[in-house]
Amino acid sequence: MDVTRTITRKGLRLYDYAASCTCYKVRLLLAHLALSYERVPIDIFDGQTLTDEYTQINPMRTTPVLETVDGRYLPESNAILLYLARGTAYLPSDSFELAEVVRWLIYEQTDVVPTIGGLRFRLLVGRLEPSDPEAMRRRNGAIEVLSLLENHLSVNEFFVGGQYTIADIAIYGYTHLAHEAGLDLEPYASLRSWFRRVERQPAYVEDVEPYGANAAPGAGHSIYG
Ligand SMILES: N[C@@H](CCC(=O)N[C@@H](CS)C(=O)NCC(=O)O)C(=O)O
Repeated sequence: MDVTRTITRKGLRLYDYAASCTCYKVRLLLAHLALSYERVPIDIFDGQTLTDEYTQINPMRTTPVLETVDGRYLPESNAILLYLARGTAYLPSDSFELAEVVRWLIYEQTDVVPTIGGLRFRLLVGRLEPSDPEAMRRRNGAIEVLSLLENHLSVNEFFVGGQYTIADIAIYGYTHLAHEAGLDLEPYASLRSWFRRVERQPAYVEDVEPYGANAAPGAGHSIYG
């Protein structure tokens, strides 16, 4: 990681782990907004979030972190989405719709990420086997999440206000790779149609990379141990 400071900041900087869909959500919005930014790769399994230097950037030691043009650091993916989307078509100005976006951003963090994202990560890198009770617990939770999303999308084109917003971007982050968590998406036709609607948005990108070998249990050094 090269975090060498420059005297005059010229643009946005994203501290980013390429295999994380939490980071990908931010890259997707940056692409839609056609914002240029410097990407600082952080290998979270190589101890790069555990350094004193990274503590100054984010004491919670997570990625992503956005460094603003005036040199402030903003962690938390959904806080970053809100910051970047304000004043754009990706965030409604109506108070109720804005609150609904926040509702889905919270649901993404409390329900989507621990079930679908957490299961996918642990299965892909060999931290869980599908038959482990912990994997089955997350899988059952993931199926509940997928059913709830399916019901919502069966009567709504997008999550809030009939238009594509950061609520869609946040939820798309891990759900579009749910099959990599061994989840069968065949029963969720509305969800799959929504994936296609997201993928037709201007400047859509999908650049999630595979986890490195150091993400396997005992192979690296991270807050996951
Ligand atoms: N709630 C946070 C979660 C961030 C998070 O847990 N990021 C993971 C990657 S998905 C990370 O950077 N972990 C740091 C580490 O393992 O050292 C957000 O949405 O930004």
